[in-house]
Amino acid sequence: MGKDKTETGRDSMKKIVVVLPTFNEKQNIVKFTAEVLSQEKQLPGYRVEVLIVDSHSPDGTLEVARELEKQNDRVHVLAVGLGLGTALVEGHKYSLNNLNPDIMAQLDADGQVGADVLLRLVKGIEEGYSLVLGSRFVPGGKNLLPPSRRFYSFASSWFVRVIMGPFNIKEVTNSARAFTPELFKKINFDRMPWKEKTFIIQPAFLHEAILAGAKYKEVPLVFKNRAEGYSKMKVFNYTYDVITYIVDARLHTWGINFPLFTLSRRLKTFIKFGIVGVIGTTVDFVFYNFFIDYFLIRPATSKGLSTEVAIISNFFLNNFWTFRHRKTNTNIWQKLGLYNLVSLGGLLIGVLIVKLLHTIYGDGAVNILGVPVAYYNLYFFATIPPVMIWNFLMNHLITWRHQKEE
Ligand SMILES: Nc1nc2c(ncn2[C@@H]2O[C@H](COP(=O)(O)OP(=O)(O)OP(=O)(O)O)[C@@H](O)[C@H]2O)c(=O)[nH]1
Ligand SMILES: [Mg+2]
Repeated sequence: MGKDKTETGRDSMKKIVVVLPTFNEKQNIVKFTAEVLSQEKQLPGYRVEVLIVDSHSPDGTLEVARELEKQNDRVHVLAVGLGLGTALVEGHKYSLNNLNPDIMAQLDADGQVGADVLLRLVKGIEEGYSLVLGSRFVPGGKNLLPPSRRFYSFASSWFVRVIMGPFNIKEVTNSARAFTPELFKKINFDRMPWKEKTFIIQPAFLHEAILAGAKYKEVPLVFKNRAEGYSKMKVFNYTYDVITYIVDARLHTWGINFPLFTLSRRLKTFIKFGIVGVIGTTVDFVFYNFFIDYFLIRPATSKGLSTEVAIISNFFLNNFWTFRHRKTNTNIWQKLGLYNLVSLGGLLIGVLIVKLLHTIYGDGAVNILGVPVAYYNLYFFATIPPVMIWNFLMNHLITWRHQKEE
């Protein structure tokens, strides 16, 4: 199985298929592919092939790759959707089904890692390991990124090791890896968030590979600064994904199957909405006091006016931040209209609560930790939770309702 007949007629030749994910790597792909293929000279008994997996890069990497494919039967090309995880997982699945690999490997295609790491990855597999990881953090390994990026990789790797484990793996975020087809076939991809657009695939693949029984080892790797092109790392989204994923993974290893990762992605919108809510509440509160103190307007009427000021400022924050990615069928003015209608409900709920409390308890003040607090301020705070829930649900379901493209 997995043997390849060569020109010499020997069928003992083993095949290594190296997946190279590319997104806008037109300037790097030709040189790097050649570098990977040239490793074959130092790998007696092996045939090296490359599978370039491109996400329809706007710079035309795919066309360049197809040209290489035509010229060289060791080069294969696959086009997939966006995301590093999609490229790697679909690439390896394709390799397994069509290219008959004995060793499955992957490397960044931008040349940041010298292709000679392949020699050490293969050696690890020959020694009997089923997963070999290129690592900047073992003796002989180096991280030559600028200090801020070095700190980021150091911190994230440390964090992942402590919370998700295992602690004895030092490199959790680098792509340079090799594994056996037997291991790959055992990995459970259902729980793995490989369709995410960040680089979460790296720690996630590691986690599932270990659960699938991987026998692993790290080998040194030198990581240079990028020569050409630009970084596709999305620092904030990646950090959010790493934090939520590793806690999820830890619970999972303890046997607790709580979908924290998936849930936290849904909650992201709600969290942003909550932050806008806090800003809006501050605006509302400041104006509420302003109307009462300076214009001597009664609490219920002041609440109505201050809420309208907050509605307008919140609309813009939600439109351009919280729900920025939602595709709606309405234009901004229609959304502003809908938002006002939804908020009118919130305003009514707020006014009624203040009116009710004012009717029952009247005017006055209480001492809270030695500070006199007017009743009307307490009435104000009582309106926050019910109004927030109402507003989020209505805006999520109506104003910024996501319309799926046909
Ligand atoms: N097919 C595909 N490849 C991707 C995608 N995002 C990143 N890549 C590739 O994955 C590899 C790693 O991405 P990089 O942007 O180099 O990430 P990085 O090495 O952490 O960042 P730099 O140090 O700035 O290079 C590169 O070969 C990218 O071209 C994607 O959405 N689709
Ligand atoms: Mg890179």
